[in-house]
Order: sequence, then C-alpha cells, then structure tokens
Amino acid sequence: MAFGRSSRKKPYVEPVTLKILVAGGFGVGKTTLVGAVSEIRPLRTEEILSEAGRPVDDLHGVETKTTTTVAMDFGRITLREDLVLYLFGTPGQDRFWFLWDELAQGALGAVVLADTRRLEDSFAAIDYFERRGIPFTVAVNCFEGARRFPAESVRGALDLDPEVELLMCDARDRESVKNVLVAVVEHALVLADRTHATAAP
Ligand SMILES: Nc1nc2c(ncn2[C@@H]2O[C@H](COP(=O)(O)OP(=O)(O)O)[C@@H](O)[C@H]2O)c(=O)[nH]1
Ligand SMILES: [Mg+2]
Repeated sequence: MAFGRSSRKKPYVEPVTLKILVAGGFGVGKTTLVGAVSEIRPLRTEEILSEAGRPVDDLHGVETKTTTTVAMDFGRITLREDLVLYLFGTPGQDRFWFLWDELAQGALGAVVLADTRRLEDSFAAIDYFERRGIPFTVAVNCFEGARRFPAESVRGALDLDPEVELLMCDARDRESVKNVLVAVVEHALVLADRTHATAAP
C-alpha cells in the first residue's frame, strides 16, 4: 500500500525539546506565566506564606500574594508540532539560590520577568545569566496600576546589553507569553549559531 492513504500521513517526528528558565523577583509573575501556557497541569510546590515566613518574604508591592513557590514551577508548551518547550520557574527568593545551578543545567535560554515597580528585584537574575553566558530575554510584566515606562528607559535602568531583547507582556495571557517564549528561543538560537560559526575551523 505504498500509494495508499496511510502513506500520505506525515511521518511522526520526535519533537525537539528545549529547556527554558523563567526567572525574576518574588511576586513578579513566574508561576502565573508558566500556568498561563502550560499544557500539563503546572507542577508547583507552593506553601501558604506563614506568619513565620513573613519577616523573610518581602511582600511590599505584592498586594494579593498569599502563596509562595518554594521549589519551582514546571510546565510544557508545544510551540510547533516538532518543538516542545519545558519551562522551569526559578525560585524567587534569595534563600533558594542553591537550586539555580541545578536548574540551569542544559537550559537553552531564559526569560527574566520584571515589574517596573520593583526593577531591582530582577538584577540578580540578569547578573546570573550574564555571568554564565545563558541567553535571556527580559519581559516586563505589565501589571495594571503600574506606571508604564518606555522600553528604552527600562533597558537603561536594567543596564541591558544592546543585543538583549526587552518585551512587554501580560503573564496571565497565553498569546502574550507565547510571544515572549518565541523571542527567547529565537534569540538563543541566533546566539548558538554565532557560537558555532566562530567555533568552526
Ligand atoms: N494584575 C496582574 N496580576 C498578576 C500578573 N501576573 C501575576 N499577577 C498576580 O501577582 C501575584 C504574584 O504572581 P506569581 O505568579 O505568584 O509570582 P511569582 O512569585 O513570580 O511566581 C499573583 O497574585 C498573581 O495572580 C499580571 O500580569 N497582572
Ligand atoms: Mg511563584
């Protein structure tokens, strides 16, 4: 049946899977972002902020947050039938820094979420990826009520290299988050290509 209907079916191609990190300060929207796009029920390890945790978890500017991710967020999104992303949300608090190196293993790139009301909370993540040469894209999560700033002034405040992309997004919106993820993948692939080209004899 070489010419039968079944031969017209596209052969199944094992999708390429890429690992993307989602980083940024506490309460910036990492869990929300992963939840907005994940096809699997996002795996979360959250604990209700306890009285005991309050002196450590700085809630200033994070009005409605009652849970905190203690380990990580994990999700999956199929960007194309042959391209699947695995998303790993990094823990937002300084006391979980020891998990980062483990999470960063094998990551193609990262999204650094930023909130214009607390830009300084993104510095640590940006430093981390810069130092390790992990390609990243900055996505400003546009909370309503937060002042909007032109991209250029946010870039300046974050001291971003010219080649680092900065986008505006809504972490709750699937299409918006997808755009960010596509940008991260494209940016990382361009950089990987360049590294290949320079490494070639
Ligand atoms: N208004 C608004 N709220 C958001 C947005 N993204 C996240 N939130 C809320 O902000 C709080 C912190 O978000 P979360 O995803 O838990 O932050 P994380 O600590 O980075 O994982 C939650 O109550 C979210 O519902 C957004 O784009 N707009
Ligand atoms: Mg979270």
